[in-house]
Amino acid sequence: MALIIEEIRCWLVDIPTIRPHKLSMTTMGNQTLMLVRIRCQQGIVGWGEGTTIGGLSYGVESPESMKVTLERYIAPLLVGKPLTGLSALHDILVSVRGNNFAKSAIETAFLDAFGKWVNQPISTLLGGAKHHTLPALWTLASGDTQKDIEEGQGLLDCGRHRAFKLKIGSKAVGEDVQHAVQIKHALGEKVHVHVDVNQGWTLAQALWAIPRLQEAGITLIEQPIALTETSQLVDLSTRFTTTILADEAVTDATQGMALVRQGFTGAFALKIAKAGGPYQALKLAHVAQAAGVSLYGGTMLEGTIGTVAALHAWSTLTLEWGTEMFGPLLLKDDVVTQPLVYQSGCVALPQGPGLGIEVDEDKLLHYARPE
Ligand code: MUC
Ligand code: MG
Repeated sequence: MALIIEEIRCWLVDIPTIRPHKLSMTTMGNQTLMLVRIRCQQGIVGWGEGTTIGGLSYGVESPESMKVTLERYIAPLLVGKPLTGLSALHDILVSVRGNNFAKSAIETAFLDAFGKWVNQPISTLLGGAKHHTLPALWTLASGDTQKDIEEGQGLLDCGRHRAFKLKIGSKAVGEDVQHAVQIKHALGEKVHVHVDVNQGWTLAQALWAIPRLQEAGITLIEQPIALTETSQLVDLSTRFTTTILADEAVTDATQGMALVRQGFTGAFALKIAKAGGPYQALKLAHVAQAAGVSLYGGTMLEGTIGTVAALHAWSTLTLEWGTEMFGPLLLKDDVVTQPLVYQSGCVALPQGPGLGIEVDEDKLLHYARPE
């Protein structure tokens, strides 16, 4: 029993964001979804998505490079080969070095097709869903403290979100701390607020800022320093009671293992893009679980396809820190027929075989860049 891929096609789809999204390294006004469709001999179609943040500002792959990697290098390896499952797929993909964002898109498309073929949701292929709704926070990143407070308060009032992440790291460290403290104070003691510095601080700045954020009740500090400074990150994780969340510093199971060996005691942000797909991200999760490291379900600001792929993986886990799978809400539109349901601080996992969603190909072509 083997699935045979006949055709692999990719598109670059540009969708504006609902407001500028300001991170330490760039401000996003639009997101590019690199979409991949596989057609299989069995008459089944599978969809996958690769995203990044601000072209090459965030990671080493761009949407354009993902498309070329899939079309020029990965498609010829896969088309026509009998694929019995994830292991067979990975025996082939291992011959392509790096390019995990592109690999995440193709692993997702394969899982979607395989799930449809065996009439099971992706979560079942990955171990089985333990949860059918998952907590999903919202990121406040307008760049303006007052605007962020109003946005957060509005989302609390309408009940869509109950927890928030703040993007900091682009201003002076004192201003960053003041911004976070003011928002935390305004949203209230019971509302979980965490900050993502996206590598914006030096060790000295982190040592100055973290106790102040801890004092204000910020419960998670994400990637405060450069991704390469792993021994400093380990040191920070053992110094404070507030938890240090490794994001850019931990992509896959191998890096997770290395951080654990160095004595890291914080939490890991899982992302399907960083790891090379939902199944690869679960390998990192299992290393963390074995080492007693807590987990957080992260996003690369994917649209619905990538977000749902991650949700299937996260649904098989217990995530101590919840998730940030809000990507589709940041986009003005998407290429699926049904939007995800967000309410009461949670997002619902779609049911049905594969991803459990339907792609609107007319919309895809409407937003797609001309070839
Ligand atoms: C990141 O570094 O975590 C996730 C949420 C968000 O606003 O940006 C991303 C990237
Ligand atoms: Mg982050």
